[in-house]
Amino acid sequence: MSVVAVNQVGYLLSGPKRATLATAAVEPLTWRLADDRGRIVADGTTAPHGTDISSGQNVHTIDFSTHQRPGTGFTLTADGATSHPFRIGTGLYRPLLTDAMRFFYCQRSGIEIREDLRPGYGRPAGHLGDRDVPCAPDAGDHRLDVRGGWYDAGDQGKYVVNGGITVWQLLHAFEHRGGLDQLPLDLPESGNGVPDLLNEVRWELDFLLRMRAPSGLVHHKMHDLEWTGLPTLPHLDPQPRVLRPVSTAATLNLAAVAAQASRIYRKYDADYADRLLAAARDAFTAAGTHPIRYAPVADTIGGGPYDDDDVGDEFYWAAVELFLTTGEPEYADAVTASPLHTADVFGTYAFDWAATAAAARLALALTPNELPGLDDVRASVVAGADRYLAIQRAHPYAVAYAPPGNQWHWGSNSMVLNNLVVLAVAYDLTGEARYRDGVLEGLDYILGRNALNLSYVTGHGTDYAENQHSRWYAHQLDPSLPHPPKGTLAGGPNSGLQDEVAQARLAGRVGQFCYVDDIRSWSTNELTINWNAPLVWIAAFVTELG
Ligand code: 9MR
Repeated sequence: MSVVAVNQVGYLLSGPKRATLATAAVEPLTWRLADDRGRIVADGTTAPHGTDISSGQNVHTIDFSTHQRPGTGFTLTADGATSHPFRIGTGLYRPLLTDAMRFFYCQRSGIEIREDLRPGYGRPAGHLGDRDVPCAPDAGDHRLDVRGGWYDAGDQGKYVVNGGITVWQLLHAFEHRGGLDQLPLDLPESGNGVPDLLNEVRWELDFLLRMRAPSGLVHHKMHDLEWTGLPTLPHLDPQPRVLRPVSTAATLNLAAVAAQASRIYRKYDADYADRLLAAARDAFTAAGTHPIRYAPVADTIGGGPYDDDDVGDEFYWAAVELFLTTGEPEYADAVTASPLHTADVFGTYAFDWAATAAAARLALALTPNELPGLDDVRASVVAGADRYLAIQRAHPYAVAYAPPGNQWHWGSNSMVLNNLVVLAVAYDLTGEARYRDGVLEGLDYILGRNALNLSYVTGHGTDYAENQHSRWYAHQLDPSLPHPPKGTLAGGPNSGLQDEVAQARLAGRVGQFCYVDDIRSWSTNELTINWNAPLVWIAAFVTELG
């Protein structure tokens, strides 16, 4: 059966407008664009592509970019198949931006989620006991107040390296995208004179600061002693919580984001900014004294490992943020001495919680600074963007991500989005329309122009993911509980098929088809803070475009 896959939210009036037809036909076919009353407003001929490696389908491209009239309820028909309806217009993505950012309040630990602020999502404060948490036997013999922060994902662990990249990306968006200081989020703090995005991010930053051990190093993570089942509401979690050992990576994450945050919060709270900068300096020094405390891959009981045995990129990233905030030669030297400063850092995917060098490069490229050789830094970002753009242009679903062997990574949707962030920064640097159009077209994939004909964002589009793996948005298992809030991104296709549902239902499937909207498929369908952050970044970029 043929399928016409479109961006189910819609296309910007001024942007590229393309769809993908999956069909058995190999010859060009006629396509028709109908308005909400069924009148044909445009037509044309499909461009056959042949077999798409990412899905195994035979596909054609439909290009209706020349259609320039706004409206709602458009549909595309080809080969007897009709697409989901979509809009064409301006301002289409503001709700996506707002919802993607509002997601974070409902992930908060240690505070009641107010029903008046999030109807349907109110719940009592979870894990108030995080005020006094012991170390596990291998982690030390102190106790810490590590209350607050965001739950990482569908589990209720709190992990410094994942909190770090999430905070960094939200603050990077705040610093470099327009209008985020005016984004209302309906938070308990709203109206306090501080932009809501900064109010939300501070909830996590304060937690990250609390994760410092007496040694000055930072605990890698804290979580339940044993894994809990689904559903488990945060305030009903019966498991004791423990601090897991310190790590160099966690310590450098604190250094990087505390330095960055100090520069951004200074305008609103100078004392806080001072405290952040002092913490960043201390953490950088502590990491330098203990450069090889690695978080092990085997640490998987009661929480994820977030293992990382290469922290050269975290050193580079922390040095960059400390330099951008202070301008001090010591940090400039650390930046330029890093082999990563001149290495090609734009690989299959640009960055994630474990690979932060490209994030550092994006910060250096956009934040005003006087490092010698900045032209080369910026040229490296544009070269990375050119590579992603070439991949996108060859891809019939316009995905700027083509993993080796078509083996899609865990959380692939975040990789797709982070590669688009590189395109967006290249647009900032060059003003060239092809990068802007690449971001817009890349977002089509996330919002429904994919082999599953599904939007990966809850509440956005017609047919969307809504059973993401979560212990408290567990509607699929207990109808009295809600689905994830609108604006929640699903992890997306993952060729690893680590969970039993994926193994039973997806074995042998090709690339894009390695996904199922089932709450028990934690390896393809989880929600996480670090996957919603790139959605916020990209939604902010496309909202700026109109
Ligand atoms: O996002 C993480 C992914 O990159 C790793 O491959 C995977 C296995 O280590 O873990 C993912 O992170 C999970 C974390 O360990 C626990 N909370 C949920 C995260 C998303 O599934």
